[in-house]
Amino acid sequence: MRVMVIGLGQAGGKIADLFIMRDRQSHVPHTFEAVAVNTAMSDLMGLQHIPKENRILIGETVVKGHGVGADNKLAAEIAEDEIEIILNKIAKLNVSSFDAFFVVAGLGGGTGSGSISVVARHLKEVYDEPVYAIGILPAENEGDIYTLNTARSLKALMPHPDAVILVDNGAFLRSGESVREAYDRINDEIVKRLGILCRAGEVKNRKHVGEMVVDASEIINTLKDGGICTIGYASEEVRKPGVLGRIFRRDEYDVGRASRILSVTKRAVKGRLLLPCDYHSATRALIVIAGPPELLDRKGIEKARQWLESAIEGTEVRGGDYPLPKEKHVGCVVLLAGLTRVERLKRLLERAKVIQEKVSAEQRDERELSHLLGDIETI
Ligand SMILES: Nc1nc2c(ncn2[C@@H]2O[C@H](COP(=O)(O)OP(=O)(O)OP(=O)(O)O)[C@@H](O)[C@H]2O)c(=O)[nH]1
Ligand SMILES: [Mg+2]
Repeated sequence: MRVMVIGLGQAGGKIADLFIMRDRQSHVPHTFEAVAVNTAMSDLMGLQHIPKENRILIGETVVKGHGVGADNKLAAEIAEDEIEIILNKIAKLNVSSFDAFFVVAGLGGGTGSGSISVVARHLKEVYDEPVYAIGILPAENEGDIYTLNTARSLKALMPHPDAVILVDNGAFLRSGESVREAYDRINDEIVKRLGILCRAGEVKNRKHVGEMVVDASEIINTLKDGGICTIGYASEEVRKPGVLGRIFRRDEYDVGRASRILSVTKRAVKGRLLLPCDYHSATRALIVIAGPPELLDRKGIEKARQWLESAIEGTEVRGGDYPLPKEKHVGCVVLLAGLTRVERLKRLLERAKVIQEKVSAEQRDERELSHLLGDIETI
């Protein structure tokens, strides 16, 4: 599936940049193209792989290229005022050759948080291609303003894209590590998982085309009316047996192909999802098994599909393979769509409500104080 990635704000821009870097290193390049949008000049200049002409500075007359400083309302206004500049740039990139859009942003900041709903809505209005939002939730220790911004951003965003793929920065923190220290690792996880998913159907060398190809329509159907979605991943190293191994240990490599696929799928689902949630509550899912072609056992994929179908509440589980001839791992990416039980999000929204009430009360207090001062005669 060919995807145009629109990276909004700093997090969105960095992730879009990484999509391009990995794409150009891949043996199936040009699956992704990217545009970065920001109110901060320095963030745009820090990108390395998105061509300069695809980097768009907005709000220059308002914030002079210095960013909106976590003011997502201002960012939404700027994006709305300057949407034509963004849409014109996208239109120049031959949209008809893409199957979908990804709009990516950190939801807790300003620029990305405020502009993601605006951009998603306009893309939906202009194009027939599906629009998928990739939203980064702040870790719980990132502070109140990030939580409130995220809740507001999500509320504005949810009605527009075909699906919202959420990532929790907090889910990837190691003990004692700051969120900033974890950024690169988190971005890697996002781009790796989505990269496998989107590249699986793009293998052009027919010799290695999978037995069960995952083309764009499989992904689009899984994400149709997708609601809240997330992605799991797991992999297992496989060593090709040497001469003796081929005689004595062939079973380990070869015969266990189906059970390896089932076990790696279970680990992908039960292990660290991009968003912690109850995977049983998914309505649809897609499994992609990547690895050396001789290990991509059709029966194994079918078993994995059946297992997931019985584990989730929905009944639509698709599955396919992604042959990678020189790969030394069998990896599994699982896309879970239409999630209904996401405790992490529930907690975030509840906390945002409390913060919002606190902020309103503080604003009321400030008004009262200035009102009282207004009644006092000065010296
Ligand atoms: N996963 C990940 N999260 C990031 C990264 N950079 C920032 N964030 C998170 O994104 C949120 C803040 O969004 P940013 O993208 O920094 O903000 P922005 O959109 O540039 O907005 P302003 O700077 O306020 O204009 C916070 O929750 C950060 O922890 C990154 O590279 N990776
Ligand atoms: Mg910024």
